[in-house]
Amino acid sequence: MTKKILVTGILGQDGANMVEYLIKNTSHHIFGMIRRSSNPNFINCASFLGDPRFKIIYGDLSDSVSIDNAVKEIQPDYFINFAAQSFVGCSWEIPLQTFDTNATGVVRCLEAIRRFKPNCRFYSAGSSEEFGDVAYCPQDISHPIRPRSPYGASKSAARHAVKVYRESYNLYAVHGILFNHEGTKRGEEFVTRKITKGVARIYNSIQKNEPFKPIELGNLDSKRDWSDSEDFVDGVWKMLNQEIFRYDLQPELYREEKYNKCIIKGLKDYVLSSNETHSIREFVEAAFKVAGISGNWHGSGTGEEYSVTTEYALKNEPISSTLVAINPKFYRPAEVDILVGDSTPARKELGWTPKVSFLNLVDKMVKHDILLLDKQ
Ligand code: NDP
Ligand code: GDR
Repeated sequence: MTKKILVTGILGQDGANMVEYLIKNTSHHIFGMIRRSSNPNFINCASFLGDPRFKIIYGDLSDSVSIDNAVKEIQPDYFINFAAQSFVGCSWEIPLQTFDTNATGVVRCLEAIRRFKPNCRFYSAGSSEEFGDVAYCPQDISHPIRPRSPYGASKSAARHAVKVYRESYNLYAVHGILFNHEGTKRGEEFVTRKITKGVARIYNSIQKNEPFKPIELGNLDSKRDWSDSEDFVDGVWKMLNQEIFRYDLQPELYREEKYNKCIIKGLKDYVLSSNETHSIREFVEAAFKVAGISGNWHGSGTGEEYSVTTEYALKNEPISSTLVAINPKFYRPAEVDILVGDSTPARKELGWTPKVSFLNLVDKMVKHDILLLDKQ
């Protein structure tokens, strides 16, 4: 049966990949929410903008009227909320806006569902940043919540809200804990895309034997569990379609009266991750390698640099040689030093299988950004 799906954050990475996935793999109708902007950027939506099963609607997570009306009028079967102030680094500068969008905004969505379409399935975009100052590796769904940023705290608050609404009102609401995921639609301020765009720019300059400026980065030592966003939207869809939940068919079997709470039996939140971890330094090395540029690290602290190797420099006579330099302005007030997930339950119970490895991801992003520069 054809269903209606409301997706927020469709101009961003995951929202766009989710719509692409749903158009390709289902026959459902998709309503993509965007907020009003004087100059919206539809670059991530090119593949589905004209599709007859896709429609744009206006709304904003800070405006409960818009969320209420969307749920009331569309009567969605699924509500996938990817909208967020998603940049951790900026969350110290705009903490209130971060909380309003990422935490209160989720409560606005849950309230709209509770009031106007209580059997709508809701996805809340949780984050490994909720684990923050990690207590053990790898992190699984039981890892304690120990955020290190206003962003991490806001996502932790959203997680509590989803649990409360699920248990109080018997809503099908899941809060997936997703580790870092990237790709060709990734925002340019995130470290992976910043590096791959920088590598493409430097590659271009070296080809033309022109001078280039280094990529300026902050902490090179933090480690992240990176995957491909296109693999993750499949996991999100699987979380929204857990076999065990057949409330629509037999609601009485799946309600459990316990201390006056209604609990949907078996409904679970899952972790999605690659289960590997790599430092920013490793990402830099892998990205330059894809472009055929060899470099080495020297110096330490804020004086550390990644430079083209001597033989290479002599052969190509580049005017510049520093590929990466440190700029302390990219250090954060508090850092999450290491993240590495354990997504075994999602793989076993949902049958989720990610396809893209760390090196495939770097390869895909660098080659895409080199091609993008060629077209300009
Ligand atoms: P992006 O930053 O690429 O996209 C976020 C989208 O949210 C943008 O399109 C933005 O709109 C929209 N948005 C922001 N504020 C509002 C608002 N008040 N009302 C409506 N829309 C708004 O993020 P990603 O696609 O990478 O991430 C998707 C979700 O997953 C986010 O919630 C993020 O926190 C979470 N997440 C992401 C991970 C990752 O590694 N990518 C990992 C774990 C969680 P506009 O384009 O107008 O700015
Ligand atoms: P993160 O992603 O904070 O993990 O959040 P980001 O790519 O911003 O940072 C990753 C790590 O790289 C270090 N770093 C830099 N980061 C940026 N952005 N720019 C730099 O110049 C730089 N130099 C070093 C950071 O300090 C950090 O350790 C992402 C987002 O998508 C969140 O929305 C999501 O919830 C989490 O991943 C899981």
